[in-house]
Amino acid sequence: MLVDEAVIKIEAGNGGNGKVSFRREKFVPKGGPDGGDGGNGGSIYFRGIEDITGLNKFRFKKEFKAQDGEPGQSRKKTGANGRDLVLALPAGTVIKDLGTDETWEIVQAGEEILVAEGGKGGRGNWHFRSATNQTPKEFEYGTYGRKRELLLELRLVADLGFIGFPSVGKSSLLNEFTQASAKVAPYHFTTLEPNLGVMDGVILADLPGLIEGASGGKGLGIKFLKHIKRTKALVHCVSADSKNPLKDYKDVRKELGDYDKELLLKPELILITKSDLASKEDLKNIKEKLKETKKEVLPVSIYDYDQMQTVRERLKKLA
Ligand SMILES: Nc1nc2c(ncn2[C@@H]2O[C@H](COP(=O)(O)OP(=O)(O)OP(=O)(O)O)[C@@H](O)[C@H]2O)c(=O)[nH]1
Ligand SMILES: [Mg+2]
Repeated sequence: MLVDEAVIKIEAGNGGNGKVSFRREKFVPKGGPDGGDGGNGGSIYFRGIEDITGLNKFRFKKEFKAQDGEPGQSRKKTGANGRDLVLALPAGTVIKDLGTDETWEIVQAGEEILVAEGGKGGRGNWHFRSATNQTPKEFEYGTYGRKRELLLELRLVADLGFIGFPSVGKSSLLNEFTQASAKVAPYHFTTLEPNLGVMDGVILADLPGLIEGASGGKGLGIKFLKHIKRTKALVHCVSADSKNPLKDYKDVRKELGDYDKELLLKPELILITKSDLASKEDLKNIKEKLKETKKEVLPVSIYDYDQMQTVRERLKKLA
């Protein structure tokens, strides 16, 4: 499963308190103030990584705290700073503070951003000595580290988009090729939101079925056509048990074109899905009819290992 959203709580470390102390040495009965400052609390950073499954780890652990600064010590010694915490996020993640609405974005791997600053250490009493007060008991408390509740959202651009009529098996293919667990069912419009999966580093998007009139707002397809605008190529699925695969193909192409002519220019591979439901003879006929499209056509069935392997390799080249 690819988790593309998570809500987490982060808390930067608190600053250490300043120290109140007085020099106590042999032969110096009334030493001056020597309380040191508290250390700063650790901050929390996010660092970009390539791995697009990087949000999965937030499914179980959702609260993160950076180390507090140590309190100041005698002899003007500053307390140790708390260690910073660096959390890895996949490039393309948008971070939103649910309390303040501030947002950040991790654009690329290697990039690091500070999202929660650690508290500052308080000053020790050594800082408060003056001509009129040789024995100050004043000190400062460390300040609190920043706390935030964050929504992490991964905005992925798929390499390949699976399109076609409802129920042709798009989600089934996605599930077979990736670790995705998209809902599959023998009725139309099972898929309501695009599903994403990763196959050997290639991001696949399974889209809701398109029907005639989709570009005008029918069915569910239209809302998601914008998702395929940035894909490199389309994988157009027509079912082997269709009465008229060529018409299905053309209908879907028409909706694509009505929505945005540019979509028709993308490289496209045609898959004759559910090939197990058709005889060899039928498959030959379907292929013959689809020649008109001048596109590469491959048969596939989720029950046919060899075909799945062939298509898998072909998809990798296409991406
Ligand atoms: N025989 C056979 N059935 C399949 C194959 N692939 C999928 N199916 C079945 O076809 C039905 C529809 O599959 P889905 O994967 O949900 O189809 P879809 O294209 O995602 O459908 P929508 O989300 O509604 O657009 C399910 O009952 C699947 O079990 C296949 O290769 N062979
Ligand atoms: Mg589906």
